[in-house]
Order: sequence, then structure tokens, then C-alpha cells
Amino acid sequence: MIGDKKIVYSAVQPTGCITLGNYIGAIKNWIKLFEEYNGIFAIADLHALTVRQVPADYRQRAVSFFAQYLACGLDPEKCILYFQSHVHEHTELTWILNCFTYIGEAQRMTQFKDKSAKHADNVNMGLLDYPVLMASDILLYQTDYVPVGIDQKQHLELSRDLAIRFNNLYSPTFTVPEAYIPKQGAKVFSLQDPTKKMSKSDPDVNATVSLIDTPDDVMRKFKRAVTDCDGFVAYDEENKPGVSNLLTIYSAVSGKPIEDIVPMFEGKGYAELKTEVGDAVVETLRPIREKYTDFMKNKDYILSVAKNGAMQASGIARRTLSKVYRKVGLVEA
Ligand code: ATP
Ligand code: LTN
Repeated sequence: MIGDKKIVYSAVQPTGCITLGNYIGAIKNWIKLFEEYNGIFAIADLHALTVRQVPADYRQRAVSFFAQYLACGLDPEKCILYFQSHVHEHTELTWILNCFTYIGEAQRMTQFKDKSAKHADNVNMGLLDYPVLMASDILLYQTDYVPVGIDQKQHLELSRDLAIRFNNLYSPTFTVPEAYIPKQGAKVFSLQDPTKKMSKSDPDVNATVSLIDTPDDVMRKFKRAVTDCDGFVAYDEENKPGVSNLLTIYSAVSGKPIEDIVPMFEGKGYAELKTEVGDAVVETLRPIREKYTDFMKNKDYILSVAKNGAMQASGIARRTLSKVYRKVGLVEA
């Protein structure tokens, strides 16, 4: 870790597939953040065990996610990248923080309520404990900023509450983290229902573009994208959500402002817009997909980067955990 730069921490569960929405709304911005801050980034493979996974698929997907992040430009020379399950301090701190979390607090989390309803046959302890594990992820690294989507803000609030509670009961131990909502970072909507965000758990394959879709798949999905019946290209989120979404995506991948894009389609129909956007996305994803394919041919490399990342992460995490153990009165080992 370099000097006294502030720490940015984030993690993503290895479920579904990484979408263009994740890329435009999150990954692209993290890469910029890591220039300015010390970045620590994990694949939250323990979190996703709160719902049933098929072991062989799950292992493969976690490695694939890691390779996709590398391919997107998360550079292990510039940030720490690792699998959460490789750093045992996360689960150890979770136990301690469990003893400072009230059951009512955990039960109030909207994600817990949503997931309990969705997986009514498997409302396990892990589901309730999910935000405490997330707090441990964040607090172990004395994190200053956590880039997360709005859906995770409540969990971040709990992390802050736990940090403040512990600091007040003992003495300052944890940095109190703040959510980091990037200034720019467009929201990408589903290609099939442009009023819904593009989400990696959407079961409709035509609704999302995956980072590793083939060019043919990408084009096909854009050609089928839902628009409207007006037949003219204009940016109007409320009345023309489908067309506006295509313009947002085009702007994000081309770097051109939307004001400059709209006139390019004067007198043209949606077919031209869809082809242009599809082409631009294919070209943006092409190098990512090529790098991804190369990384996946070299799993040893991926695992060595992950191992090195876990060693660095563990070095930092251990210092926080020892402090915590000492403060709560455990006998030193
Ligand atoms: P899930 O479908 O499992 O809820 P998701 O696709 O919503 O997954 P998350 O893992 O919740 O993705 O989020 C990862 C990051 O990607 C977050 O920072 C989130 O804000 C961002 N993100 C997710 N979907 C979009 C989107 N459609 N547009 C912009 N940013 C997005
Ligand atoms: N719960 C988050 C993933 C996550 C996370 C974290 C995000 C796990 N640990 C620590 C930020 C910091 C999610 O579902 N997006």
C-alpha cells in the first residue's frame, strides 16, 4: 500500500454474469478511483454461499469473475485483488462483531427481508449475518470509502454503526467508512424492460449484455432491444426510456456526450441506432473478451495473483484483528 492515500474497498458476489451495467456503472469508475486511492477489492465468495450454489459451477464462476476483473483493467500492481474466502480474518472478525450486533438490527435489513421471501425454504443464519460479514470486510482494512450501489447503503450504515459502537465501547479502533457514490457513472437499464435496471441476476438473457458475450450475441441483443413506436431518436428518460438507455450506453462506451450523439441520428430510425450502439459495445468489449480468454487459459496466473492479493490483504487485516482481540480482552496467542 502506498503512503497515506485513503482506502477504497469494494467487493462483488460471484453470481450471475458481469454485465455491461456493472462495467459502465461500477468497474470503469473503480479503475479511476484506484489511481487516486489505495484500492482493495474482493470477490465476496463467502457472501454468496447464503444462497445455494452448485459447487463445481460456483468455483468456476469465481475464477471467471476474477479473470473478468483483470481483463477490465483492475491491475494487481495498482490494487489488491483477492478472494474473500482466502483471508480468514473476515470470518474471525465477523464472530466478534456478531457479539455487538443486535438481532433486531439484522432483521430490519431490507435485503434480509427480500431474500428470506425469495428463498423461503432456506432462511439460514448466513442470510441474517450477511451484513455483519460485509461490515467485517470493510472494517478490517480501515476503509475510508466504499463504492456501492444504492441497494447496499443500508448495509453500509450498519457497518458504520458497528464501527462507532465498538470505538465508543473501547477506544478508536475502526475507521468509520463512508459510501462512495461516484459523480458520474451512468445507470444502465434492461434491454427488454428499460424501466428496470440491467441486473446480473436477471433470468432473461436478452435483457442483459454480459462482458464475455460473443459479438454476435451482443448485436442480436441490441437489435432486439425494446424501444417505442415514435420512430425518432431523442433523449427523454420518461417518455422514451428504451431509446434513452441506448443513448446512455452509446455515450458511456464512446465517451461522446449525449448532446453530440442525438444529432447524428437525425432522420434515421431505431435500426441504425441499435446497430451503431451494438457495434460500439462490441468494440469496447472486444479487448476485454480477448484478455479474458487469455487469462482463462492460464489459471495458474489467476491463482497466483489471487494468492499474492490474499497475502497482502491478510497482512493488513491481521493488524486490525489483533487490535480487536486485545481490546475485547482475549489472551494473546
Ligand atoms: P444482482 O442482480 O445480483 O443484484 P447487480 O447486477 O445489481 O447484481 P451488484 O453486484 O448489486 O450488481 O452491483 C455491483 C456494482 O455494479 C454496484 O456498484 C452497482 O451499483 C453497479 N451496477 C449494477 N447494476 C448496474 C446498472 N444497471 N447500471 C449501473 N451500475 C450498476
Ligand atoms: N453485499 C455487496 C457485496 C459486498 C460488498 C462488501 C460491497 C460484500 N462485501 C464490502 C462493498 C464492501 C453486494 O451485494 N453488492
